[in-house]
Amino acid sequence: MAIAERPSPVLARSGGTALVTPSSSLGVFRRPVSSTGWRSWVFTVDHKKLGIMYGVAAFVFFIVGGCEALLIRLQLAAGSNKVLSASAYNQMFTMHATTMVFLFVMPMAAAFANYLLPLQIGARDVAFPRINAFGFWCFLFGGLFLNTAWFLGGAADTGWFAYAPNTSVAFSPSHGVDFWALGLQITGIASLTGAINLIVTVLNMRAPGMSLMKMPIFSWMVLVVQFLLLFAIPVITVALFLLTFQRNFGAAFFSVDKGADPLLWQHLFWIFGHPEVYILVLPSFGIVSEVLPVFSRKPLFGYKFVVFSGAAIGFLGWGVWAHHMFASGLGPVSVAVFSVATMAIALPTGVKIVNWTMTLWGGKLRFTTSMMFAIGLIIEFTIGGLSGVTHSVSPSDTQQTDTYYVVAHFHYVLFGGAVFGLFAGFYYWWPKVFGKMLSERIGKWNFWLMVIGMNLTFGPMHILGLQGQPRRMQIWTEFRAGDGFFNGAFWNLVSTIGAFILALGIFTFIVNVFLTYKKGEVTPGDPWDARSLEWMTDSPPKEHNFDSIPTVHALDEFFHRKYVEDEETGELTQVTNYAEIMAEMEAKADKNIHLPSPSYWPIVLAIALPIVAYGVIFNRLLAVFGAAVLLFAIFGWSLEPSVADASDYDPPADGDNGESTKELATLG
Ligand code: HEM
Ligand SMILES: [Cu+2]
Repeated sequence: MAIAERPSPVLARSGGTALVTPSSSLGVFRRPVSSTGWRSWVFTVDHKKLGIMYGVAAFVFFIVGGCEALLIRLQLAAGSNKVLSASAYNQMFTMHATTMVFLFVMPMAAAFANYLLPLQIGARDVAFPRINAFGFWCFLFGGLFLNTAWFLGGAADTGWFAYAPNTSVAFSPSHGVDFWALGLQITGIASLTGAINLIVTVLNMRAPGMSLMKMPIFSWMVLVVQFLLLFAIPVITVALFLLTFQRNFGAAFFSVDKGADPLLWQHLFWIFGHPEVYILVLPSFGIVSEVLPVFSRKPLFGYKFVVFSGAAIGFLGWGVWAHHMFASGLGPVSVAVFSVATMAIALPTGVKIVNWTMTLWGGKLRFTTSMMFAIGLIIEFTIGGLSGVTHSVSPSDTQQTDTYYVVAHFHYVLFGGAVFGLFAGFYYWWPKVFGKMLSERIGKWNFWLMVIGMNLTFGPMHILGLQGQPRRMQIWTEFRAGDGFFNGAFWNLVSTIGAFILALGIFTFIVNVFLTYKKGEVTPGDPWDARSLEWMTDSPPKEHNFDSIPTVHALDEFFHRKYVEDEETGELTQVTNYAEIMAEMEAKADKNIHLPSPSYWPIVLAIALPIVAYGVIFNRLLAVFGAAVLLFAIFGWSLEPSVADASDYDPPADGDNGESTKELATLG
């Protein structure tokens, strides 16, 4: 296997949006090193730092959403507990879901994507680094804004899908729904700009030789998700605008008495909402598709099938939204069509499960914590998938709708699928990001507590649901009391105990992180003997990721650089002079590396958004002020030179590798 001679004109391919600065004439710009301390985080545009910031913030929201879940379970532990009032309970499950979906799983996936995608495709950053920073701040400020509702009159209480007419002022008089609509609008900007950014990055900035079919599977799944976001976010944006106008400016989009269609909101919400569930789970599918091969010591079985089934899920996901509306009186033809379309999605999903299983088959399995979470995902997600298929049968769904059976289903897919995948990713990439190994011993505790906890929490909900316990109800004693069929006392208690075991599992993870930080084992660049390019960098990677951008010849490029495969027997031999080859590459390192400069405009622009939003709710003058800040920041941003000042120019030291200096400008 030949090793790249030297990087070819790397970003000559990056065409399009003027990402290329012909720096041989400009000289070379380096990021000013003066920005240290807190400034190095707050003004950063580095995709790795932003990835970490996304991760930390999302994890904090995970804890918030988790505490809300525990309060819900405490309330439900016995039939007529008084932990939460009816009104507080409504707010609790609404904010629990909103937090978990929009402030934990989505941004955590963004954390992985931000950090890893450029590394996996052999780039030095994303296409628009400043927009990347802006996206992060929108997510953070949007999330904080949403949560301030608790202290300003109460949070939204309409359930996470906020059906009309419950969202009208008459039925939800606090400002909760306004916070909800405006807050999600702000976090939506993060998703949308992030999607555009990552799509451009993937399409333009892959290392030379990396055709799309040689791209690591995680990056592929991220790409599919960005397209879903690109088309789904605008739909919810429109819906949220209509809702904001309905509540604040006297519009009547959802007022049936004024002639509105009662199902308008439901259609808008679910045209966004169903793709959203794939937005939540596909990044985790990408993660386990990386983890399983590495710890099975085999290539991913049927890479192409996994790519295309991912794309197929993404595509079909647009045609099934009304399966959330089977009970709304759509009529038999629509119901039949959406029922069949929904069943069809089980096919590409099944393809993935088969491919993962076949990857394990005959492999040399290493049961690391990461691997166990990945295998856990296959099992738990399949359980959730199967109950999902029972919902697709519309007569059956009519019974299940609004019962705990549905709550059981979506927690198996969201917790057993999305969250398990994220944990597999934590254990797998932790050494890459922080240069230290998480403890495997604590990791096993973490895993088993979470598996046992999640099955105890959500398993019984199937039974409770089929026995008819309604979701979103804070008491269940009066419910079918004495008919002898409903054994709510037992299963609800089991579920609550399970939730605390689950919480203990998550706490174990936090302990693991803390101990690792204190004294964890320092790792080499490639502790797992992995396959993709990010493992070719240091752990943690240098600020510029790669000393020289590798030329890619194969899927699993890094693995093929380490091992030569015997064409007949398929036996692997380690490349003996590997260290030499790496040293040689280092010697050829690009001398003039051009990185984007930090900027404070992204955070200034983002902070303007919650100001406008508070203004819309409380005081129109404040909104005007926020808009002025917004405008000011937009101008500041546009006028910011891409290179801070002339002293940052560094004339090319030697002309000979001028071509490899073509790197990112700060047009983002
Ligand atoms: C930490 C463990 C978790 C526990 C113990 C838990 C528990 C619950 C319970 C008991 C409900 C039903 C409330 C009701 O209908 O009365 C619920 C609702 C919900 N949960 Fe979770 N949950 C957890 C994690 C998650 C995660 C990770 C997600 C998403 C990624 C999630 C998404 C939702 C959604 C969408 C709802 C529906 C809320 C609604 O009806 O509007 N949950 N959760
Ligand atoms: Cu759906």
